Amino acid sequence: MTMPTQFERPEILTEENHPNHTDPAAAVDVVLVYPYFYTHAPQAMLFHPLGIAQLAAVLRSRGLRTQVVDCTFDQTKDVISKTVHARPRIVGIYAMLSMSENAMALAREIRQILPQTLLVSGGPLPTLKPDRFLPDFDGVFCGEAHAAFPDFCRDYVESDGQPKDLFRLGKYPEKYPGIYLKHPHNGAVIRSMPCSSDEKTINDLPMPDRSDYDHLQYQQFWLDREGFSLAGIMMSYGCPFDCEFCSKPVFGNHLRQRGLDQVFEEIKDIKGWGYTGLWIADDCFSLDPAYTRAFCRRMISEKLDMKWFCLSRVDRMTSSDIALWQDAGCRKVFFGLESGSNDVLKLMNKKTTTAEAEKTIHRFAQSDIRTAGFFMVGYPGETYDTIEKTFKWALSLPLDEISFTVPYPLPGTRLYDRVTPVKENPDWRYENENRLVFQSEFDEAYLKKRIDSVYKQFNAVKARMNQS
Ligand code: B12
Repeated sequence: MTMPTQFERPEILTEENHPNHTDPAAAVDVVLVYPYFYTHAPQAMLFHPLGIAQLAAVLRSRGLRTQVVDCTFDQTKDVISKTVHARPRIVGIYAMLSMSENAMALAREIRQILPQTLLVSGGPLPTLKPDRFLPDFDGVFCGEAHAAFPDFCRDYVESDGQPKDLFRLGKYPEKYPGIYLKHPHNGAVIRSMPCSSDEKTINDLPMPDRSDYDHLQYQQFWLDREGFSLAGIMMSYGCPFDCEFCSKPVFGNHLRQRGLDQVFEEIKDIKGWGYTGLWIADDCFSLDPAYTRAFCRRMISEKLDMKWFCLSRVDRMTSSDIALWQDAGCRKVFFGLESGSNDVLKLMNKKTTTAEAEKTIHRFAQSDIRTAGFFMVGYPGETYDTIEKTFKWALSLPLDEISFTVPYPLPGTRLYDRVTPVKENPDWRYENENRLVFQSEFDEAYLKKRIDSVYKQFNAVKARMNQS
């Protein structure tokens, strides 16, 4: 006997409760949901989601009626009501570690009300753990979904958009790189390898469509915090470094850079929405000094007057580069300094040294660019001595901000494979609360206590410096 499946649902398929069927002219083809709800946590940073903006632009360029639902400033009930009201054929929900529970809970609620709507997920965590999403979703798109997902949506909608068609489309998985579906009858996985787009494909993509976001609220958040407003932009994808703890599920190791013409067109669009600054979200902005210099020179020559923040490595930063970054509008750089012990940096495969970090941070201290250092304490294989060395070292550097976390072994990393998780599915919502989610040789209470006291010491020094 063939069991009814989540795709067929014969028991609930009636004229009355089949939203798309009763009204063939469904209002919207695709609803894209970003399942992050602003919690007002002090460490929260708000950026409108770029992946969703990218997908919305491509879907619309293919003629698909697309609505974006950004949960950031909303309540669950409003999100559900907006989604249901759109009567979509497909709902696509983004997911990453800290948002996966939200994504699944929303999917379950939407499923109840719109049983015939196709539910699809994508983003970093579904890329790594597609199986985890299949109980609540009909399918997952792994990796860079900007080509496969819109193609799939178009084919699905054109084929009348009924769940049974999913399997007709799934017969040709190679047409949709990164697709991951489970066959409803025999449970076999229908999948294809995700592909990594080349620079030409990336440059041919339409500009991310930012028209769906509540820009005033995003801007107010940053104005209150920094005095100017930041919007995210990606100029390059991928990072060739291989840090043991780093997860690069979507864009991988292969560095691809966007053409500066496209980048500047997007910066002007961002400025047009009222932003006065950029959060350059590249995995590492300083990877190719020639590219970053060309970007800075153009920022200066185009007189866009946009301030920007970025992430950088400590190596390959010269004093003249720092001066150029400052002239081009750079106001803050985040560095993954990680540890004050070279042995631990080696263990992490960080490929930098404390001496390089010291040189670069001191150089930045001569400029008007602020620096923030991220550190990790309690790394598997380090010792209480190296932890204390890291605290002492962090306090000795002329940094403007510091942040300590315990390691979070992200799925898909070599660190994840090296540790024993405490639970099979650790609760990742607490990523900023320094909870150890794996069996550690270190005492969590000790780490928390020391982190708090180092923050107090750091803040006291800063307060004294501000007074003098
Ligand atoms: C900017 C950024 C942030 C910003 C906010 C991002 C935002 N609002 O979008 C800030 C700084 C706040 C942030 C915080 C965190 N982040 Co973050 N972040 C990034 C970063 C650097 C860029 C994201 C981005 O814009 N990418 C560009 C777009 C185009 O790519 P994309 O979103 O992946 O979208 C593509 C695909 O995923 C897919 N896709 C996306 N959405 C959908 C939806 C559907 C339906 C489908 C089918 C496909 C699909 O198609 C898109 C186009 O190809 C990524 C790393 C990276 N290089 O992507 C990490 C990353 C996403 N962050 C990560 C993490 C862990 C965090 C934190 C948990 C870190 C922490 N310890 O605090 C927090 C969580 C914050 C929270 N709010 O819950 C991890 C996620 C790992 C995982 N396995 O899930 C990443 C991958 C970084 C890493 N190397 O570890 N982050």
